Amino acid sequence: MSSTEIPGSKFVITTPIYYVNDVPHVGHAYATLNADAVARWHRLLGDDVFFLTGTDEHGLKIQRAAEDGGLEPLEHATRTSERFASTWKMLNISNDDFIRTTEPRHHQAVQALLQKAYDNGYIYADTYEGDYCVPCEAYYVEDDLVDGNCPIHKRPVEHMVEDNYFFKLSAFTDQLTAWLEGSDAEGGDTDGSGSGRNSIRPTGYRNEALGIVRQGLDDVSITRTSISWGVPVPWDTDHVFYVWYDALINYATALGFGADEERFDEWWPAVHHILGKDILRFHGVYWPAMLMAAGIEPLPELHVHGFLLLGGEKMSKTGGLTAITPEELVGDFGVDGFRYAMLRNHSFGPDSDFSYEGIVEAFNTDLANTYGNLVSRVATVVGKKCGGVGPAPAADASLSAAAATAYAEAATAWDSVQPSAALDATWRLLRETNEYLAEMEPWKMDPGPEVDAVMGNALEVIRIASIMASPAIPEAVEVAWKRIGLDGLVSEQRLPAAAGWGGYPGGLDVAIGDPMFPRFKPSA
Ligand code: ME8
Repeated sequence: MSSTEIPGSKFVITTPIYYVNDVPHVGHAYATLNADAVARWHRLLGDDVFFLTGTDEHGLKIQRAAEDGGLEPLEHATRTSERFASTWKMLNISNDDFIRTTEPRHHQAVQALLQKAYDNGYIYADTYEGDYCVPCEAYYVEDDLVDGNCPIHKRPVEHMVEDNYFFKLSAFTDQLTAWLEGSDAEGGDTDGSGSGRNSIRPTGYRNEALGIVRQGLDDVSITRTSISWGVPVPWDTDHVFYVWYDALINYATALGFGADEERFDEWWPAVHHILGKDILRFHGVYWPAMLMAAGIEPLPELHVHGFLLLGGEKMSKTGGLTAITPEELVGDFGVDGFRYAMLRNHSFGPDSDFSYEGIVEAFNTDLANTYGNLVSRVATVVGKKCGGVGPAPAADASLSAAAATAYAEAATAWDSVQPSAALDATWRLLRETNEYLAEMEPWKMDPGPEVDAVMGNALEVIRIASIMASPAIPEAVEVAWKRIGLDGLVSEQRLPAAAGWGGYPGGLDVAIGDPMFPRFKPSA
């Protein structure tokens, strides 16, 4: 059992902080939606949740993007950062903080953390010569290059020679190996804290990080003198920190590192990072080593997702595929429609094909025909056969076992950051309930105890499944909740108690409203 299942425990979840050299796209939305859904699930469990997202605003890439647009870097960063913030607002993202790396609190935390690593003897001065990919903001060694190009962006790297400070990454080979090896898919004790945490999930990515460490770690250059757009090195202000070493620290900044140690100590053991596989090396190798160098434990848990692919290629701003924006898709499918399809269609971990048709399919099959249809159908029959008053469920209903199984599966899936699998279990319960109604044919029954029991059971499933679906479709479930006459909000329910069979009290007015998800017909 993971520490995250103890009700009332602290739970921190983060997204990558996005570069402000371009605007938010569907790939960013995917990462952020997964983090949001997991945050919402943990709030339902009664956990004390802190959900962090933000923007990564330093580095050469941003400096150049600003120059191209004729703006000062900070002005450019502010404009784009606001676009990220407004996109997340539009998508109903429930973040508790939004960090910008240009904020004074962040500069202070970066300087405090890296000063500790310096004082501990893990940072030293030397000259660096290497090939740099600006879109990656990373150096590559010859062997990594593909035909002389960056392996990710497939474009030329830039040769750079600089006086740099170096981080003694090589000193952490054994500690990193122990941290990575100590974890297992079942939830072994990875950090010696007794909390039973995993280092990196899914396990394939843990193995990938282990492979990087086993290949041998070189020390890495962590400062630059050639640019000024960054956090100054506190012991040598001719240098700024290279953007990745400032960016990773955002996760510590937001929890009060360097400013409020008590707050930091309280939240730090509960940190979970959501990230894409493109930045696994930084999060799975460099970041834990930086923490070790600064004497900070225990280490965070990483949840790594694959790429959304369009025509087999990674969908990214540098790949020129900004044609699809979250705004357009929300225009077609609504906020909950878009949220649901993104979470349901792409299981967390592997690469996955993104398609418009896939969204139409998820919307029509699951939201319109299954959830929306169940709510309408039940309200109509309750109107005709029960005088519009929802009856209580039967204690021994066959559906109660289906609900318990679905809940157990969904809870396990949410706990291991598998929203797609959790929604799969939830929608299986909804489909079973539609089948149950088709079999029982309550619309053919005379008013009386028999039809009351059937409709009470169906209402009870709507209640339970709405709670289970709420991390994905937070607005729609509140509509369904009200229609079946329940008080309060879905978001105020507390699991696992609220998922227990028999919570629908009966005697509530059930309203027939407009279809919650009218079937989507693509315009020709
Ligand atoms: O790397 N499919 O920022 P970034 C799925 N600033 N997810 C995708 C995606 C795709 N096609 N494209 C992007 C950075 N993402 C750094 C992070 S963190 C301390 C610093 C998502 O703006 C995915 O989560 O390039 C990926 O890891 C992230 O956006 C990279 O965003």
